Amino acid sequence: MPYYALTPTTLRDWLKTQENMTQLLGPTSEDWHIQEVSDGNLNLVFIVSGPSGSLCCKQSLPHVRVAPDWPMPLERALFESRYMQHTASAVSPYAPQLYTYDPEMYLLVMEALIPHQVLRTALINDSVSTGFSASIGEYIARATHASSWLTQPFETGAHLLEAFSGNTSLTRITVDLILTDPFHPCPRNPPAEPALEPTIQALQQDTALHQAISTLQMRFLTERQALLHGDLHTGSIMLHGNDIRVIDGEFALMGPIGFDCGLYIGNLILHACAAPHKIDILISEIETFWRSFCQELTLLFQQRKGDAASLLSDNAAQSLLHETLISILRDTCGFCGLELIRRTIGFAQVADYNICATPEIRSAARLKALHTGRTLIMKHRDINSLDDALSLIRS
Ligand code: SR1
Ligand code: MG
Repeated sequence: MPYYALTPTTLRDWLKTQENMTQLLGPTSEDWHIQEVSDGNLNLVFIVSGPSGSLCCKQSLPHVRVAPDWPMPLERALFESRYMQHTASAVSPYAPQLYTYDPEMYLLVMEALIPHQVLRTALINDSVSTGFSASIGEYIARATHASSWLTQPFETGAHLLEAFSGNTSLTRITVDLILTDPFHPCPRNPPAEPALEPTIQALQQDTALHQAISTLQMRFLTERQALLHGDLHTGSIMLHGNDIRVIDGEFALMGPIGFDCGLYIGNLILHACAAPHKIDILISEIETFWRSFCQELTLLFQQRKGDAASLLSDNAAQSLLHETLISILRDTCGFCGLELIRRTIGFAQVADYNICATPEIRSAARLKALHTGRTLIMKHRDINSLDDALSLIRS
């Protein structure tokens, strides 16, 4: 069947042809309620509820959803399905279950997360209990353990490179939107608030900054450490009480582990810039995240399955892991800095800034994010501990 972009009506017809889905929802298709809930930048998303159950359908469009004149290949749904399949057992229970993938319709059908909220929205509405970051630390540690050369036989990494190196369209988005566009005049960047113009101009003419960014560009493009989610911001996490799930793995690629960590903590810091009275809570989330990531990876590393550390004694292997964690922390800080800047002046900005009470407060929040972002990029290679990183974030 050739591809077509779904509507609630055509999705109902498609689902009727799927025996498993019909069983899950209930036998009478007229009883199903189908609602389009797309709110990300790229795809169509529908929630389908029936008398016996519910599901979520996510379909690629041939363009960026929020910018229809920006063409985008459909294959991102294929890479998201592969990411879900490759990580499912390692990251359980922190991901929704994939029920089926239709390769001709570029359509994922998965568990509907009801009544979960997107973490970014929960932060904005102040409706989240503290400590959620422990799960995200565990999530990244488990995904890392399941895919890195340090922790698995090399065949695992070789297979993952083959499965994900073709995700070039979405990697191109990351290379442009995160690693390049904000740092030069680019028509994709939205017009700047006047209060930000001098700072943006300075960032775009800052050769020392561009030098430091080159290091991060090289890390991102050449350091194939583990399978990354690739877009792990607070809009890619849904939660309800203690039930926390990571969604939207379409940007998946083999890359530096600190990229996922950096995007996550970057989005916590962006929220703190917009809501400075919450800085202590968010710093504590970053501590919780990093502690949980290190603890979980250290625990899993004791299985000693990786070819890369096979000759080392237990003590020497622990030292190698310690050095690796510091290197991941440095990358984390650098990519965090890039995320702070791109979410503040680039194409894809964040709703967190909408909570600022006045335009002046919002400009001050954005300037703080730009300042912290630049500091982290410039100093990321000198960081030796989480305390070093937190002092830079607070400065
Ligand atoms: C054109 S896509 C823009 C952004 O949305 C996605 O969620 C990624 O963050 C990407 O950078
Ligand atoms: Mg997304």
